[in-house]
Amino acid sequence: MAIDYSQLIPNNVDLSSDRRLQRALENWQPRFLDWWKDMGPDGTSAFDVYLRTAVSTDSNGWANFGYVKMPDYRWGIFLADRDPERQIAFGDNKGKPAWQDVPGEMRSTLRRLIVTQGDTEPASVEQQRLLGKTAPSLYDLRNLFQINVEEGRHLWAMVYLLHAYFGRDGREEAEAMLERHSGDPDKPRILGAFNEATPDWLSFFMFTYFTDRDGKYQLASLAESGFDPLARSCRFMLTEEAHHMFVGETGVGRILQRTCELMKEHRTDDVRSLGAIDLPTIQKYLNFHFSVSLDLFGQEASTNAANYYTQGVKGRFLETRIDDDHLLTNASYEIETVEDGRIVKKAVPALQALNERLRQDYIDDCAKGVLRWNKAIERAGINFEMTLPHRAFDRQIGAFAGLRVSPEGKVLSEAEWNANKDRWLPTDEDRAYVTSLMGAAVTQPGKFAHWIAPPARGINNQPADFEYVRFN
Ligand code: BYC
Repeated sequence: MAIDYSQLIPNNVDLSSDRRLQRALENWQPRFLDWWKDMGPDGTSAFDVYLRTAVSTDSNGWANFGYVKMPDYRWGIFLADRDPERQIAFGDNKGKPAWQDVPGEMRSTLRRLIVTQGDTEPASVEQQRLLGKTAPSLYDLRNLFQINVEEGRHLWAMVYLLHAYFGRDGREEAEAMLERHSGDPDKPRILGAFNEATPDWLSFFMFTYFTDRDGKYQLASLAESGFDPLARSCRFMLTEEAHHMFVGETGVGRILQRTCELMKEHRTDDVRSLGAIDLPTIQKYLNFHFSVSLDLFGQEASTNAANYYTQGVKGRFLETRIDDDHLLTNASYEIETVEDGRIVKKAVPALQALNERLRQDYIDDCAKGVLRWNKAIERAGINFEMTLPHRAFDRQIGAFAGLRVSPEGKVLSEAEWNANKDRWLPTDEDRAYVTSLMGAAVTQPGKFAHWIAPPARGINNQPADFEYVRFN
C-alpha cells in the first residue's frame, strides 16, 4: 500500500479507519515534536537537508531524495506488506498462523521487548545531539541527520505498536519514551550503551558500526516474531538500518585512510603531531564500542531468551533459513562462561543460549568490516592490524562482568589490569585529543576536515562536493 502523505501522520496502516487510535497518535505527535526540538539535533530547524524519505515500502518508494527541513520531516508509520499465509516459524506455537493481535499471555513480554527496542531510538538521537556543530563535512552532516530522522521514525514504529495493541499501558509507555533521557541520572535510557556519550565523530562512526549493528541483529530477531505487526515493523526498519552501518564502516575507514596517508607521506607513526588520529587510539575506541555493544545482547545463559523463543515472540537471526527443528528442546549450544575465575567452554541447553548465539552471529558480522579496514591499511603499505577484542574484554553485563580480561582473552589480576588498561581503552587524554580535533563544522561543499578522507562516492549518485545541507 502506498503511503498517504496528505495525512497528519503518513502511514500505510489505514490509520484513518480507526479514529480513536488516530486521535491518540495525533495527541502524541506534538509531544514528539517538542522532544525533537529540545533533545534532537541542536539548532538545526532552519536547515534544508538532502534527505531520503520513504513514500512507499517497496523497492521503488522507500528511498526518495530531496531537501527537507528536519522538523518538517514526515515521520510516519510504515509496516512491510502483510503475508496473509504467514505462520509462526518456531517455539511451542510453530506452524500456527502469525498473531494479528497480542495474545493475552504474551502481553507483558511483548510490551517489554517493544519498549526496550523503542527506547534505544530516541536515546541515540539524544546521544548525537551536538555532533552537527563539529561535522567534518556537509556529506557527513547530512548522513548524521539522515540517521537522526530515521531513528525518530523507528521510535514512531514502536509507539504505533504500543498505542494500537496495548491500550492504556501502551500509551503510558509511549509517554515514558520521551521522559527517559540518555545519561539522565534519575531517568536513564534502559540499556547501558545508550547512556554513554557520543561526543566526537570517531565515537559516532564506531557507534554506528557496532551499536547500530546490534540494532540489525535485534530487529532481525524481532522480525521473526509471531506477533505479525511487530515482525512487519522491524522488517521495514531493517532496510533503513543498513545505511547507518554503512556510515559507520565508511566513516572509520575514511579516518584510517587519512591516518595511513599521513603516516606514509611523513614517514612517521606520530600522526597526532600532524593533526590526525593515530591507529592505536582508533583501536582503543574500537575496543570500547565493541564491548559496550556486546553487553546489549544480555546474559550468555538467559531464561528470558528461552521464554521469548518458546512463546514465539523473538526468534533467531534468519530463523526460517536455519535447518533444524525450530523447537530446540533437545539441542545444546556451547558458550563461553566463567567458572572459578576462569573462562571455560560449557554446553548449555540451546534455548538458554539464544542471546549468546545472536551475539556470535553479530561478532562474525563485525569481523567482516574489520577485515575490510585491515585490507585498506595493508594496501596503504602500513604494518598494523585492527582486531576485535575477546568477547570477555571489559564487559559489564553477563558472566564476564567484573572479570578482568585482556583483549586477547587472558584473565588478569586487578594489578595487571590497572597497569595495562590505558593501552586498551581510551584514556581521558585520548578523548581530549580526539575532541580537540573536532573543530567548527566544515560547511563548504567538497571540503573535509583534515583528519578524515573524502568518501569514495556521494549520496544518491551525487558528487562528494554536492551541497548536502543548506543553512539558510
Ligand atoms: N543494559 O536474561 P537477560 C538498536 C538486563 S539496538 C542494561 O540476558 P534478556 C539501535 C535485562 O533487561 C537494539 N540491562 O535479558 C542501535 C534483564 O533485566 P531483568 C535494541 C540489561 O531480556 C543504535 C537482566 O539484565 N533492541 O535498535 O534476555 C541506534 C537479565 O538479562 C542489559 C533490543 O534490545 C544491558 N545491556 O536480554 C538506535 C531488542 N542486558 O529481567 C537503535 C529488545 C540485559 O533482570 N530487547 N539487561 O529486570 C531484548 O531482546 C532483551 O531485552 C535484551 C536483554 C537482549 C536487551
